[in-house]
Order: sequence, then structure tokens, then C-alpha cells
Amino acid sequence: MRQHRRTPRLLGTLLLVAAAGFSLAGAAPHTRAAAPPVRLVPAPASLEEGGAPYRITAGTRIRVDGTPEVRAVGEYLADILRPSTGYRLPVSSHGAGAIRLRLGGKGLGAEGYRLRSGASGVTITAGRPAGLFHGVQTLRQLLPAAVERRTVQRGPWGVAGVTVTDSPRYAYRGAMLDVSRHFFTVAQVKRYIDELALYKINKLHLHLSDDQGWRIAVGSRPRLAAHGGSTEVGGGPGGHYSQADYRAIVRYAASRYLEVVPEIDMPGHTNAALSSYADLNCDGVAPPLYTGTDVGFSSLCVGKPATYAFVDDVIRELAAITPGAYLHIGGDEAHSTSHADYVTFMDKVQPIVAKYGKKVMAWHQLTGATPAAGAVAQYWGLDDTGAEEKEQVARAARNGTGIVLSPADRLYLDMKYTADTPLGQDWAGLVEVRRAYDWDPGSYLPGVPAAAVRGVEAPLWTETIRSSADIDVMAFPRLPGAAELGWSPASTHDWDTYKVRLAAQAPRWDALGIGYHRSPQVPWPAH
Ligand code: TNX
Repeated sequence: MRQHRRTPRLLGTLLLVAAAGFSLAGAAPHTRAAAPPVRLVPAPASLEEGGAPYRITAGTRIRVDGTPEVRAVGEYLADILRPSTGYRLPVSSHGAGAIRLRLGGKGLGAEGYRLRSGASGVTITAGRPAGLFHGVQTLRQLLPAAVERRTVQRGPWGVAGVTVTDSPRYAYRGAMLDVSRHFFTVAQVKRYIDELALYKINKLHLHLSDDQGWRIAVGSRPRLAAHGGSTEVGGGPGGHYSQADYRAIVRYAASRYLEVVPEIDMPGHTNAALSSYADLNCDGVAPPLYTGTDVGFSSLCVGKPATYAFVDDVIRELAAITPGAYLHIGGDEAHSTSHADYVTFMDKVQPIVAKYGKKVMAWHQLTGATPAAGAVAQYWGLDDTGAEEKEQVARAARNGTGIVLSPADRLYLDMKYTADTPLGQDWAGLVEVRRAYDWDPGSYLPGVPAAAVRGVEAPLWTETIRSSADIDVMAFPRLPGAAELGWSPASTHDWDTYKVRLAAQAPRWDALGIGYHRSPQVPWPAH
């Protein structure tokens, strides 16, 4: 805790040093600082600066502990560094290596790490490979932004002398991508995963079904993908993931230490399913496919046994290809389902999730029914959502339901930044960068015990989002703020220092080809 409190002061000092560094670079362009100033997002739990910098050179080797996971993290690091530095950077579990990835250390937890850099090299130590991976993200941010480019760049490749001791505030640090309203290919999802990994996000929630499209092949129900997946908002061709595609996403996410949380939204948001199988409708008539953006008009037929045979098929097949602990069953905006039917539905469906070895995750409307043991409710209300609705969530939390916070007027990445943001919606208001960052997940919902808060998630709904460029400009720069809320100790929370650390990310996004909203709230460097 003492160390935590030291961080903001250190960051303040850093800003002064950094400002001096910049003016120097401006005055004499060929004078290159030994290492860039330390500006990390998310803020680490503890950062001590001082000592000589390390410089990566043509002779640098990466030494890894001999397990396949650690070696893979070493290769991942080398794959980032080789194209821009042009160096060989061999990865080996033998001999010397100035960059070391090692398992060990005490008290770093499932995802924590220690990074020490000095004249002789950089050592990242972690209890688990996930921690090494997060430490590698920190190392990337200690290097000049040009290291992210895919062609050979001019060095030097300095890393400031630091000791970072770091572990996350929350175990659940998520981002959601709605692949239903518009379909996104496996390659597009992988690209987003790489962006999430940069900021130590560890959950990818995929919204796989909605009124406009069913996006995952279910072998026992082939029309869901073949018919239900055949369009999207605006009437485009849609698409779906084969189970092999989905497994490839899960594997790729795992290689970046993210767990996939798949969502099948029920009982509402189900027009694509209702259109695919007539017997899921109370009147036995399949509606046409839907390509608009209304919500709340569809419902599975709660009274029919066919509904639960369907849910069993879907959950069984999805659970079999999902190594993660959670299956998200939606449960939001069931405006065409009576309250009694909603409760009945959730009482029948939650045990199916348990039967296939998974825990229930659902939007917070689930707390209006009876959440199963071990369930997690995802809050997507607003700051000014009524006290009664918040109290219902708080009561569930006090009874053991976990809470993930996605306040729509804070973390919905599809909300416009300002009235003239070309993409997005504004039903929850305008969400500029400061608003997205400047709140505390630990005290956000009155009456929720701190221990019930599992973390945060930034959802990106895609009614208006069609490409990776669209994803990027809505996610950046708000996503790193969500990541910091999930990772960094509350004691580091400070908009004035955050905005400077955030601004320093922009050259990295430029190098990575990530377009972003140049919010006037953030002191961006000149292009
Ligand atoms: C509300 S958030 C929805 C989604 C929409 C989103 C658009 C939630 C659980 N339901 O169906 O896509 O607003 O911002």
C-alpha cells in the first residue's frame, strides 16, 4: 500500500523529466535520449525509476526458462522486436541473455510480474506465464514507439532503468465485441485481440447472437448459422464462424492470455434464431430475418419444451469448444417476455449452463430473476439509473453474485465522444475520454461489497461499426482507460497524470496503424 501511494508522486516527477526531454529533442533533433520517458498504461502498482538504461543491440539475446509457455512468450516478444530493430534476437533456454523471462518470485499472483532494467539487461519475473506476458507489454511501452513498426527503423532501442512490481486490481478485465449486428472475420477479431493485449485486458466477450445475426455454427442446428447468420444490420451478407474458426479465435486469444466469454443472448434478441427454426416461436411461424436496429421485439417461446431442447443443444456445443469458465446468456432487454416468463426461463436455462460445466454470466437484468450460485451479472446501467434497479443488483451482489461493471455512459465504446462523432450512438449520452476514465469501479454501485466486484468490461456494439478502422476509432483512446480501471490500484487514479501517459501512447498507435479519436481533452504530441 505504501508503494502504491508513491506511484502518483513518481509519475508527477516523471512528467517534469519528460517535459524537459521533449524540449531537448525539439532543440536538437539528432540528440536522442538514452531511453524514452516512462509513461505506462495501465499505471503499474509500483514503479521505481533510476539507474542506467539498457540498450537493445544487434548482440542482444532473449533467455527464457525452459517451459513451452515461457518460450512462446519469448518468441512473441522477439516477433515484435525483430522487424523494427532488424536484429536477430535469438530466443534460447540456454546460455546468457540480456533480456530474461523467468518464472519465480513470490507474491506476484496469477498475472503479476516484476520487471527490472539496468545497464546489463532487462529481467521479467512472474509466478505464471500470464505475468510474463503482461510484463512484455510493459517492456514494449518502455521502448521507443518505432519499435512497433514492421520495417527496420533507426534506433537506438533504449529502456529506462526501472523496477516495476505489478499485479492487477481485478481478475476480470474485459472487452466485448458485437459480431452479430455486423459480422467481423477471424482476422479482424485477432487484430482486436492484439490491441486488447497491449493494455493487459484478459477477457474477450463475443456477442455471438442477436436479432440481426447468429454467428456460431451449431452442428445439431445447422440453420442457425446457415440462415440466421446470412445477413446483418443494413442487409449485408453477414457471416458466421465455423466451430474450427471459433476454436482458432479461442486459441489465438489464449496465446495473448485472454479468455473468450461467448454470449448467446436469450430469451430476447433472438430474431435470427426464431427465423431459423419455426418451432421456437409460440405461434409456430418463423419471422423474416431482420436487418434494422430496433431492440426488444423478439423472444424465445418460454412455455414450449422445444425452447429448452434448443438451448441445451446450443449450450452443449458451445461449452464443448469453450475452455473458459463462463457462458454468457444475455438476458437483457427482454421486453417481449413477461416478468414471470423471464424468471421461469432463467430458472430453466441456468441449470443447463451448469450441466455443461460452466458458470453463468448475464446482463444485470438477471438479478431480477434468481441468479445461480457462482453467477456474474454485468451492470450496463447509467450513473443515474434508478436507485431501485441499482439496489436489486447490490442485493444480488450481497448474496454472492459477482459483478462486472460496464456502465453504458462510461464504458460503452459505441457511444459517440461528441455530437459530431461520425459513428456510434448516443442513447446513453456522449462519452468523452475523461468521462470514460474518471470513476471508480470499487465504489460505483452503492451497497455492493467491494469483494463482489470482479472487474470491468468495455462493450463495443456494432450497429454502426463495420470495419477494423471503425473499431479502432471508437475503442481508442477509451479502451486503455477501461483497461487501467481494471488493472491499476485506485491510488494511482488521477486524470491529470493519466492524460499525459495516455497521450504518450499515440505514437505507438500510429506505428501499429491504429486510428484514434484525437480528443481535445488529451495533450497529444504533434503528428
Ligand atoms: C443496448 S447493452 C443493448 C444492445 C445494443 C446497445 C447499443 C445491452 C445489454 N443491450 O442490444 O446494441 O444498447 O448501444
